[in-house]
Amino acid sequence: MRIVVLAGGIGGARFLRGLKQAAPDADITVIGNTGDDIHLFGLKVCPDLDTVMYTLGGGINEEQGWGRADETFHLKEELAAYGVGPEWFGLGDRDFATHIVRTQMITAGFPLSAVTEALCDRWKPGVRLLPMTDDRVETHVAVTLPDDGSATGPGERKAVHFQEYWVRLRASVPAEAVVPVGAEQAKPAPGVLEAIAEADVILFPPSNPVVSVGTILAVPGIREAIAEAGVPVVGLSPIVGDAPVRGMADKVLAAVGVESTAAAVAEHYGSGLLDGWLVDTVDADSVTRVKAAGILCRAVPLMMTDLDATAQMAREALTLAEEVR
Ligand code: GDP
Ligand code: FO1
Ligand code: CA
Repeated sequence: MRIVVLAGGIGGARFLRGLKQAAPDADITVIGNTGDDIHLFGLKVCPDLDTVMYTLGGGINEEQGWGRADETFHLKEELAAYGVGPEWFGLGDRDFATHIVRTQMITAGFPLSAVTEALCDRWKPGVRLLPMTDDRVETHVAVTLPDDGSATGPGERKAVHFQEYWVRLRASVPAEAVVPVGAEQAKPAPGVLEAIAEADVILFPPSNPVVSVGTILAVPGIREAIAEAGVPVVGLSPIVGDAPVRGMADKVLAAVGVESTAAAVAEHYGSGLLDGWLVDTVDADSVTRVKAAGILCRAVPLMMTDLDATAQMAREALTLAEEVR
């Protein structure tokens, strides 16, 4: 069975671990979000690709969900001693090596897809990890910054990089717009459209619908290829009990006018894209609303508390896919 998964970072990576256990013989292609990518200290950092690679490859910091296990921050401290930041983004020493190798290969002319393949030669994630595009796409968030006495004037509206919004500002101000800058001109990376066309099933893990799955779908051709693939497309809700399980997805959902409920996210994807949708058992009363939108729906436990629970979620998604086929 050929499975294609559109993944962000932590939610996508943890789900993939369960999917690998549930379908050990499946051929899994992951289309990873690169809209979170950021250039720091002259290096290209790809948080969501790395989160998937480290999680499936056994190198992730399990508690944090991002970055490396057994990490130290000497390099960051030395840079800070020179007054070189940003201080708000925690790049560790082990993690830095990944960004150095990636940047070196990109500077030598390799596309991000080839670089990702090379990095995965070390981590052996057990899936084929493809960036959504080899082109530069960076999600920016329009905000109105509060007057904090800095050079930034009161009430100044500006666009900040997604990482600045998420990590520095902790989504503490409303996201007025979320823009995947460069997406319109981006082309799907080699293998992306082919994998979608050859898939037996396409899954949306419980990833952020706006800045993870939404950004991947913003690359021209990807949404169309999924809609035209003619295979079941099944998603799992990242919203449980009207709130994100983790993170601040509600802030970016508000920016696109979508309420933070499992049903609203399903409607946002729409029956043109989604055939099936899993909501958590606490949201069982929303099944009727999702079905009314033309999407097959079932309520099952959706908390990725451990590997077995996550594998069971993956099995439920594959079972729902069989039913819509
Ligand atoms: P990010 O790039 O690290 O933010 O990760 P993703 O976009 O892949 O996933 C983020 C989403 O995962 C968040 O909106 C969370 O609500 C969701 N999430 C995290 N853990 C769980 C879980 O155990 N169950 C469900 N249903 N969603 C989860
Ligand atoms: N998330 C944080 O909340 N704080 C950090 O300092 C931070 C550093 C970081 C470094 C490398 C990396 O791959 C990911 C990192 N993340 C950090 C996570 C990540 O940037 C975001 O949580 C996701 O992109 C949100 O979707
Ligand atoms: Ca992300």
